[in-house]
Amino acid sequence: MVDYAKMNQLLFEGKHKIVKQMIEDALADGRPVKEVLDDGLIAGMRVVGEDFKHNRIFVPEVLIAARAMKAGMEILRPLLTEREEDHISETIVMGTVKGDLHDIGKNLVGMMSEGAGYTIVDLGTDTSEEEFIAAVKEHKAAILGMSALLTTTMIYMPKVVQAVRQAGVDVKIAVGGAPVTPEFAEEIGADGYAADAASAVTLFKKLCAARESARAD
Ligand code: B1M
Repeated sequence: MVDYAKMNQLLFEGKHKIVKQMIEDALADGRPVKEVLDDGLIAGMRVVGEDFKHNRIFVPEVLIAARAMKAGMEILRPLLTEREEDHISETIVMGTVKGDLHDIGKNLVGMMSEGAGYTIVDLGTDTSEEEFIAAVKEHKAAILGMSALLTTTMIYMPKVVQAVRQAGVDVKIAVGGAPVTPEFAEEIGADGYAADAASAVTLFKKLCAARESARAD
């Protein structure tokens, strides 16, 4: 029986080796990967976020917990990126926007999209409008995916949207991240918003289909 409450606590404490071991044990026990991700890792990170918000813990503790989260995600990576469906020809360029160093959520979106058959070009964190546009052009990407975790960096998203539109690049723009809302996405002229990694994959499929049909017209 997997003790997810214990896994959450160990993640909180940054015990990355034990977290990894518990994940391996849970998978060996036949627990579904989504359950391990949601109940074991994401739930643990939620507690970290709450305590961080209320100044019960500080950046060093959050960094240690993030390291445990990433160690756990590396165990899940091969399962999340295993292609469930036939290879899709489209490419998605993904990045966390300029000034923002949060990458855990973006990485999860990337892994699940890869699992759905997309090719992911990951630009990492602190990505400028120029870097986004250059990568979209170079890889002929169908989708540009932006992530932001800070209210101070999400305001960079409209700059990227404007720059992409001005450059006349044929790409759909998707946005996400904790402070981003569907209303904000609409207001800045993005093509879509997703709240989590699973809905991001659904959104990407919808956007690719819309792009295809617009091209066929
Ligand atoms: Co920071 N941080 N952090 N942090 N951090 C938050 C975001 C914060 C909400 C914490 C809090 O106060 N409760 C707060 C922001 C407040 C605000 O702006 N309103 C905050 C702050 C203030 C800061 C610093 C400014 C702290 C400081 O230095 N004083 C600083 C900023 C550094 C910078 O970026 N310039 C900072 C630093 C850090 C660490 C480096 C220590 C670390 C990041 C490590 C890393 O990512 N490598 C960190 C962490 C870990 C967090 C929290 C605790 C957890 C974020 C996370 O990984 N969640 C976070 C608290 C929180 O979010 N409640 C917090 C797990 C992840 C799976 O979820 O990222 O939401 P999430 O991704 C989801 C969805 O949002 C969505 O799908 C993902 C998967 O389901 N999604 C997309 C994300 N991107 C998407 C893109 C899409 C679609 C969906 O389409 C393209």
